[in-house]
Amino acid sequence: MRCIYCFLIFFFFMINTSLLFAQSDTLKPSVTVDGEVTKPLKLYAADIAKMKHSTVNVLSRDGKEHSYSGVPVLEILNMAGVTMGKDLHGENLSKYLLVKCADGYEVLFSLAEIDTTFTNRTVVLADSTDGKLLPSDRGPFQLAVPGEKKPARSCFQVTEFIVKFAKE
Ligand SMILES: Nc1nc2c(c(=O)[nH]1)N[C@H]1C(S)=C(S)[C@@H](COP(=O)(O)O)O[C@H]1N2
Ligand SMILES: [Mo]
Repeated sequence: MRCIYCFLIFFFFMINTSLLFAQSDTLKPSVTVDGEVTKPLKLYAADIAKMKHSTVNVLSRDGKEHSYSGVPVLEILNMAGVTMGKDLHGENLSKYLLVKCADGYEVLFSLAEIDTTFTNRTVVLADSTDGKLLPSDRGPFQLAVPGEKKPARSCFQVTEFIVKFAKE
């Protein structure tokens, strides 16, 4: 009889811990990559931290320059199998990248704006600025778009990359 109680306690303990883990995983901030991709992705801060970083400078609204370190968006799109580089021609040039943020803010790029065979600018998904991790109201991922006169597309708390064909 005692054994049955032990088993039940163990059983409920297991259910509880697995539910807790499932919950903490969905609560962890991530960036998903979806749409016209061959390999949809979900990247967490730990995944981004492991990837090769680049640093770019972006002007803030008050005109001061700040450095941002992160993973080039091109690398992320390549991982997801988006038609970049030699595949970015013909109808693929009418695809766009929509970047969505936690507060509902959205910004848009043509794929050519992200591709270094077209542009010298490197758009980065940053996880740190001026040598420090992004503050919680900006992070864990902020887009850093260099070479722009205002930081309106350098959107913070990025949650989604969506690649689609522009349609009339
Ligand atoms: N998620 C999110 N990012 C955003 C915005 C926003 O409303 N939501 N505003 C943008 C605009 S319009 C500007 S000008 C800059 C302001 O950045 P700053 O406070 O670093 O100057 O953030 C950009 N990033
Ligand atoms: Mo702005």
